[in-house]
Amino acid sequence: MKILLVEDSATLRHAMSQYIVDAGHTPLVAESGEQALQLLEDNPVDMIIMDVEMPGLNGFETTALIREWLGDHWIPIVFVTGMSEDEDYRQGIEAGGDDYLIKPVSKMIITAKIRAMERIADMRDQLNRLNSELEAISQLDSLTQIYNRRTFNEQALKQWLLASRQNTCISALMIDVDHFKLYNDHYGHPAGDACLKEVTAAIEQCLNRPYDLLGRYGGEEFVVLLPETNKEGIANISQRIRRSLADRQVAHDVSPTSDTVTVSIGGACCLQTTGHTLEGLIKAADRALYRAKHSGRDQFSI
Ligand code: GH3
Ligand code: MG
Ligand code: MG
Ligand code: MG
Ligand code: MG
Repeated sequence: MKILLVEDSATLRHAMSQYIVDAGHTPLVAESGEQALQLLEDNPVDMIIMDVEMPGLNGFETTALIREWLGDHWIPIVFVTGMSEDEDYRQGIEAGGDDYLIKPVSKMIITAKIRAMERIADMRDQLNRLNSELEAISQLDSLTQIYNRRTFNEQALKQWLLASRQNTCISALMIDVDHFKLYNDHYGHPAGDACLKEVTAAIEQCLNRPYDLLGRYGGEEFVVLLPETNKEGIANISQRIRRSLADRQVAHDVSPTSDTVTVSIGGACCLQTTGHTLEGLIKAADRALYRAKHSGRDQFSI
């Protein structure tokens, strides 16, 4: 760990930095609160050991400023001070300190305290990692690993606002697997799940641009948002998606309309966003999907 030591007494500074080195860590040394704040600007540290009585900013004031500056990022701050009143202790913790040691403090105590704080910092790192993992998981649909409906809506809104600012067209597709209930009934639910993954792969293969968005909207229903894509564009992409799925030859022995799994696709295009909404665009794609279904399935409608 890199440990910032803030101490105005030269003797203590030298002794304590030696303790830090002996404990296997790297000391960064400040003679005052002001210098500590300055050092922190360009030197991220893992822990701070802080004197209280110093000319200029005292340890409590310095700590309060550091906490404010660090915001949500927690690092351990331990006071080492000659001020031994209960009220001093209370103030130190109140200012943002994690512990409060009263001088004189032995090498063994300092070493043990660093170890304890290191353990808590490790726990913080684990929690942060877990948090990022959970956040990533919560954005995706667990079966297909594409955006779930909520994340799709969030990301789609960003693209919609971008299209509004740049005054460009934006399109949406609703894709629904044909006769999927029959597929499940015939092949079983696990096969149905595998089929949905295959459909996902078929769609993904046809989306080339990094800002094209794909989400699982419902059970066997997918939604695609295509910025800067016009009617011809979505007709093309829909054609490619249907071809890409057909090429995969996923057998559907009980479908009344095809030997293999097919999708119906509804598309809608918004040439300019003024006077329109994202929800309106998606609803229009949904109405087009309904038309594709009622015109016999396995087709694109706009
Ligand atoms: P249509 O051609 O009109 O779309 O008919 P359909 O049978 O595909 O439509 P319907 O809405 O009647 O049935 C959808 C089926 O999708 C019913 C449901 O059990 C199935 N389904 C939804 N989510 C999942 C899933 O995650 N896994 C599996 N295996 N099936 C699912
Ligand atoms: Mg002092
Ligand atoms: Mg249906
Ligand atoms: Mg369906
Ligand atoms: Mg459906």
